[in-house]
This record gives sequence, C-alpha cells and structure tokens, in this order.
Amino acid sequence: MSEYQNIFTAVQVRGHLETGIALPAGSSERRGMPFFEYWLGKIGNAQLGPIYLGTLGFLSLVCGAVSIVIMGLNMWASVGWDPIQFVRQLPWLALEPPPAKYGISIFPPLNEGGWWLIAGFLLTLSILLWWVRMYRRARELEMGTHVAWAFASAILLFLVLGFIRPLLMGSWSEAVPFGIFPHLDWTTAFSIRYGNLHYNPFHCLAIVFLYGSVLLFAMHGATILAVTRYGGDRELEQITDRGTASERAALFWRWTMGFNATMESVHRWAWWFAVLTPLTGAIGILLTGTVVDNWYLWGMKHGIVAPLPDVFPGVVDPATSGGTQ
Ligand code: 07D
Ligand code: 07D
Repeated sequence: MSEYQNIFTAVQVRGHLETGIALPAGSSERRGMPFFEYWLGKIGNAQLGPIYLGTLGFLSLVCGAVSIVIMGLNMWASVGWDPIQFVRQLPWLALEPPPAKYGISIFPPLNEGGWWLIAGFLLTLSILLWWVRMYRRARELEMGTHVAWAFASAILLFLVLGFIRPLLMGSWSEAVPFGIFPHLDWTTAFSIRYGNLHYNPFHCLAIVFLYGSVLLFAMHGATILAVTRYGGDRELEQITDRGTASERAALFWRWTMGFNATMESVHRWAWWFAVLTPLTGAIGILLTGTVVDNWYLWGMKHGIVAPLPDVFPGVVDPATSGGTQ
C-alpha cells in the first residue's frame, strides 16, 4: 500500500498550485496568490487561496464588520471607554434591544436600543448577502444548492429569534441581546418566562435532531476513517465495484446492526438531521408566547407533566375570600 496517505503518514497530500477553471465573462476575479501551508495540510488541503470575493461577498463583509464595530463601541462605552475594563469584561458586556415601552418602533433613542436595531439590521443584511453569495457560487459551479438551503435553516432560527417573533409579540424587547454571556442569560430567562422550554415538544424535536446529528457525525466520520487503510476516503470504484473499502464499511453496519446506509443516503441522513435542528427549533420559538404562554402548564394539560402527589392541603386563593380591602 505505497499510496496509503492520511494524517498519520509522512507524505502530505499536496498537488500543484491550483488556480481553478476560468470564470465566465463578467464575473469578479478570484483574489490572492495561492500558496502552500504545511500545517493547513495537516487538517485539510495545504493550499490557501485564491478566494472569490465578488460584490455580494464584499458587501456582506462590510455590513458584518460595521455591525460588529457598532456592538463593540457600545460595549466599550458601557464601561466608560476604559480599554482595560473593555477587555476584562468583554464576555459579560451587552448591546441590549429597546425596552418594552418602545414596542416595535423603528426609531427608539440610540442609547435605548437604537444602536441594537442598527447593528441587528446590518448583521441580518450581512448574513442574507452571504446566503445569496453561497447560492450563486454553487450555481456557478453547477452544483446543487444543498449547502445554501442548510444555511437557510439556521438563518430561519436567527430571524425568528431576533425579528419575526418580536414582531409577532409587538416588541423588540423580546429579542436577543448581543453579547456572549448576556445572550445565554436571555436564553435562560426566556425558558423561565415561558414556563420551562423542556416541555416545548419542538424544543424536544430540535434536541433529538441535534443529538442525532452528533451521533451520525460520529458514526460516519469513524466509519470512513476506519477504512482509509483501504483507500475508502478516496476510492471511486465504490460506485460500481464489490469488495471496495466502502462496501466493507457498509457491511460492518449491516452485520453489527442489521441495517446500513448507502454512500449517498448517509449524507442525506446527515443533511436532514442538521437542517431539522434549527427548523424544528424555529417552530418551537415561534409558538412560544404567541400560541403557548407557559409550556409547563401546557404540559400539565396534555399529560406530559407527571401529576404531583396531593401531599399539601388545598390553598384558598385570597382573592376569592372576600376580604376587607
Ligand atoms: C464552532 C463555528 C464557528 C463559530 C463561532 C461563533 C460570534 C459572536 C459577537 C460578542 C458552533 C462566533 C461568534 C461571531 C461574537 C459578539 C457580539 C459553530 C462553530 C465560534 N449564538 N449559545 C455560543 C451565537 C443563540 C447558546 C458561542 C450566534 C440563541 C448556548 C458563541 C448566534 C440561543 C451557548 C455563540 C447565537 C443560544 C451558546 C459558541 C446567532 C439558542 C453556549 C457558538 C447569530 C440557540 C456557547 C458563551 C458555537 C457558549 C454559545 C454565538 C444564538 C444559546 C458566542 C452568532 C439566542 C446555550 N453562541 N445562542 O460554537 O459558550 O457554535 O457561549 O443567532 O454554551 Mg449562542
Ligand atoms: C443559533 C442559528 C442562527 C445562527 C446563524 C449563524 C454568525 C457568525 C462567524 C464563522 C444554533 C450566524 C453566524 C453571525 C459567523 C464566524 C466566525 C443555531 C443558531 C444564522 N437545550 N433553548 C435550542 C438544548 C434548555 C433555549 C436548540 C439541550 C433550557 C432557547 C437546541 C438542553 C433552557 C432556545 C437546544 C437545552 C433552554 C433553545 C438550538 C439540555 C435554558 C432556542 C439549536 C440538555 C435554561 C433554541 C426551540 C441550534 C431553539 C434552543 C438544546 C436546555 C432555552 C436543540 C440539549 C431548558 C431559548 N436548545 N434550553 O441549532 O430552537 O442552535 O429552541 O438541557 O431559541 Mg435549549
């Protein structure tokens, strides 16, 4: 097996510098002089660049950068422009959405959520432009657009969290703040406010697909690595031939659990599990506060919450007791 090459063998997988096929007339250039980097070759292809930037990519990066700068400046201002405190407290600093009194006004004062709206708008624009760029790059290469649609699923959850649900609730204050720990505090507070998200069946489904994605990733990654010694990571014959590394990989699963995916279907499994994670999640978030106000009480009503034993005497609601006030 003199051609056997993977991360553990001495020979690095590296070809000639590749600039790619000519682009159609009217397209932007691919930018940057490509070069080899040994350490990148350890984890992927050793060649870095060139990269196709294009107008959409450029605009996306500009919008994203301005958005991040706005967040950073607001956070810096919140510690009195002290650079040391800015660095020390960065994980806890936040740019918060407008308070509830402004509803879904698009012009709240800058220091009361105005900057949050501007940064959020630019971040959304940046993400959407990146999506169009991704879609167009795939079309130009005459590929399917599966990557773009998987990204769209994540974007849906992002839009539900920060735009669509706040609109439905009539208040930007429902949206997520920008900030590392503040957005985790929001996540916890959201769950508590709406009666414990664990009882939201769509949160359950999202977790099923999240855990399922991890399991599939582990199984697929491990299976292919296990047959790289037979060239399983590179072979073309798998499509038509018996006795290949891939057939061996498939038989491993048939003989350990009775069923095996195919070389194609395992990627469909992976794609659907990944896509369904934020998609079911987005449905769960959309329903929260709009259709269901308290998931724990909802769970009680639908028999999900275990009935508690009746150990305490009944409590009389003081409001019904006809007091003196
Ligand atoms: C590994 C690919 C690389 C991407 C990375 C993220 C930024 C943000 C901006 C400080 C897997 C780059 C981060 C550009 C910096 C500012 C203003 C992807 C990989 C490394 N979260 N979340 C994180 C985002 C939400 C939750 C980390 C974004 C919801 C929990 C990081 C969004 C809820 C935990 C981060 C978003 C939620 C995290 C690591 C958008 C419910 C963690 C992310 C746009 C879904 C974990 C301290 C990562 C952590 C974490 C970014 C949304 C919950 C800062 C950009 C509102 C429970 N989130 N998140 O590796 O350690 O993703 O936090 O919607 O425990 Mg989050
Ligand atoms: C955030 C999609 C948007 C991201 C985009 C990326 C950039 C930067 C930069 C490359 C992640 C944009 C990128 C701008 C690029 C560079 C450098 C996807 C995002 C577009 N939960 N929970 C989920 C679990 C609890 C809560 C999902 C587990 C508690 C809330 C997931 C547990 C409470 C929300 C999940 C648990 C709570 C969620 C997220 C356990 C808190 C959501 C899926 C074991 C105390 C979100 C329906 C995802 C959702 C969500 C897992 C517990 C709150 C499956 C395992 C009970 C508020 N939770 N959770 O893909 O969809 O996110 O809910 O207890 O909003 Mg949860």
